[in-house]
Amino acid sequence: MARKTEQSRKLQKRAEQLIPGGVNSPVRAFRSVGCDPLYIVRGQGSHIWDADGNEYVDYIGSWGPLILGHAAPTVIEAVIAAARNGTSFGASTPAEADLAELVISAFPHMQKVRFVSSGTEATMSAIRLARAYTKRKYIVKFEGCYHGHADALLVKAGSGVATLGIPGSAGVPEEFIQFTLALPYNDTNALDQAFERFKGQIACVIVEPVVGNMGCVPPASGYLEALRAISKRDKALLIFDEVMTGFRLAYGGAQELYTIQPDLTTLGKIIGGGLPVGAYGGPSEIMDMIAPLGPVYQAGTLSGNPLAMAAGYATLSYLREHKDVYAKLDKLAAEVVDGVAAAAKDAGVFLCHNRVGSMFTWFFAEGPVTDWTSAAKSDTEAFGRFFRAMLENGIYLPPSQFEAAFLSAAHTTQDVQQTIAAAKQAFAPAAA
Ligand code: HOZ
Repeated sequence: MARKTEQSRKLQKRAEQLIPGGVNSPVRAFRSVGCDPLYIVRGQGSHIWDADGNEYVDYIGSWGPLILGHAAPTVIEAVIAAARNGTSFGASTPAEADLAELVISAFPHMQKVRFVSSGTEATMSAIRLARAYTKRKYIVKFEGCYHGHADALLVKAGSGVATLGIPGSAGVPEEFIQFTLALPYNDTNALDQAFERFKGQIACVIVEPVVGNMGCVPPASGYLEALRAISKRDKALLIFDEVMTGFRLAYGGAQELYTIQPDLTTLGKIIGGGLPVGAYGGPSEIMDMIAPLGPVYQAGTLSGNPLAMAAGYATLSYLREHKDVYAKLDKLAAEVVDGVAAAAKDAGVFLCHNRVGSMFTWFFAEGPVTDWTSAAKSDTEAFGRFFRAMLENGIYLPPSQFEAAFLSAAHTTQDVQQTIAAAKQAFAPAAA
């Protein structure tokens, strides 16, 4: 029987009268997958329910934060307890240093961390800091990487920008992006050449060490080492944007997994346990340039919000106490990714996959997908058909070929079996 959609449609119609596109973030609009967006009313563990009462196995997890699944008791209890004491003070609370201590202990290069309210704020502020520290103007980013929606970072960006096929963004004057150099990811020569050409002028290189925003794309062997060496050689800072990968690929993020130390790290998602938090951190020598100690200004009314700190602290404490969770996530993610890939192969469907731990993407492309050029070769129509068929069968995937899917500690073998069975149906010749 076809999935009911009446209530979600009604809610979307109403929202469209009030909110641009009916959504508060473009990736929620399902524009590239040819169906109406869902309205979610409840989540529990690895499952979510929409306004029509349909139940799904969720592989978005709020785009990454929910590594413990929906409504994890430890997180919910911490948030309720914090809320009973008040929701915001615009003044310091003890919870901020508690979370800071946990975050810093996970990243060896970090001596200080500053909390903000989103990943966008984190990357934007880290770049401001890098420019102030180096007294240089240029920044290097990579095609298909997405670091939030700050003006200078929307150049050749991934995520919704790539999904909607927007080359940059209207409203960003040329002058604001004249110092942004966008290079191909996984291409050491391109970076070498940029540093050759702009010697002594590049403030920082910002990278998603494992990209999640053009779909999941891992670094080629030796690539992160090259980024480290080349940036260091010219005294530019290396910023790992671990908003997605921090506490996801390993407790200490991609930098622990690949044993590379950047100069600055940006974080978000998991450190907020599902509430709005971002952060950037590094050595005191750099971080102490931030106001009130130094001349780099950055501020926020809700920065370090006590509810968000409590949710983050509960999540990170759980992960610290249960580090075996990463091996379990890796195993279960391999089962689902390989199982779906095998189903595609059996059905004669072209598909390649990338996975690092619990982050993954099935690309409808011959592959390998190693950068934006190869990701963009994906058959997005075929992805849309797959997405819709999976949704009909109770599986909720990111509604874009160019977004990573996430597994949580709450996912089960049964979820994985259900997902593989759904994929078999989706790949059956009659499925459209
Ligand atoms: N980084 C998230 C997914 N690529 C963003 C989610 C959003 O834009 O709403």
